[in-house]
Amino acid sequence: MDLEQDLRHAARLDQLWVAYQPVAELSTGRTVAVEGLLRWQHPVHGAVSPGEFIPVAEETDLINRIGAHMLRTATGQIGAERPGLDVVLNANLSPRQLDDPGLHALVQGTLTDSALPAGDLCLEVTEEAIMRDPTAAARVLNSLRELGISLAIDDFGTGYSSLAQLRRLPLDILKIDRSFITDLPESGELRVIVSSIITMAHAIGLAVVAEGVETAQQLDLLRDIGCDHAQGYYLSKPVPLDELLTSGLT
Ligand code: G
Ligand code: G
Ligand code: MN
Ligand code: NA
Repeated sequence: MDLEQDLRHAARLDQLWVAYQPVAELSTGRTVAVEGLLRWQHPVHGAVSPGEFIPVAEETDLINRIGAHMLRTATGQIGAERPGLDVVLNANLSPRQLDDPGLHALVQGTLTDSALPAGDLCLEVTEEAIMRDPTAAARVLNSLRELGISLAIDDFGTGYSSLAQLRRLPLDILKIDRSFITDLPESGELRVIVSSIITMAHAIGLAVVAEGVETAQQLDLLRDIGCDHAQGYYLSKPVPLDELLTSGLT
């Protein structure tokens, strides 16, 4: 199949939708945020994973169109559920979106057009996106931050940024990549690494989200070592909006 060609029309054809995965505050168990994750229902091939189509879109300018569609949809949907659903919306930005000169206007526009307060939008960027050109990334992140939104570093630990570099950026949240969480309770080494990341993140003023939490043991340990938030299948997989709303979020 020609993924790129089909993807080019997918947004207009209503094949792209957003799944939401809750992020819980460890001290209270409350859902304080949801991460919007793009889904593609292809008419012939069924569900195509973003792991497959995001890289294709990222190779061309398509990612900017799809990213814009995602952001408008998610801010619209989560904004419309206020005040009943009082959560922060997290959305992923790809490296190429960070380079898009239209990004600031897009984010500003979606905030104007939706009922989501700026303070309840958090954009996630990867180390890779930042490290390609740290000076340019800092400029973009600072301009986004001026809109009143918050910013997260995603998949932390998989790239080559250091906390010394992150300290200079206007970040609010650090998300520890799930590869550090998977073997957590068993590995003493990982316990020390994750614990150190949390301590250092706190030292530079970042709150910490552990990704890929799949067991109660991981959750308990993360709470014990001072992690702020957790996300993962143990709490909930990414779900459609209606399921999120009927799940009785606490
Ligand atoms: O949801 P899932 O685990 O299948 O996502 C696979 C990858 O696709 C993850 O790295 C995730 O960050 C990425 N992804 C999902 N939705 C979006 C999106 O809206 N924008 C970008 N840039 N990446 C996304
Ligand atoms: O790159 P990013 O962190 O944005 O990707 C998030 C992806 O991780 C989502 O697509 C989601 O499907 C996936 N994910 C979320 N929770 C878990 C989990 O507990 N285990 C695994 N294996 N994947 C998860
Ligand atoms: Mn993410
Ligand atoms: Na991540």
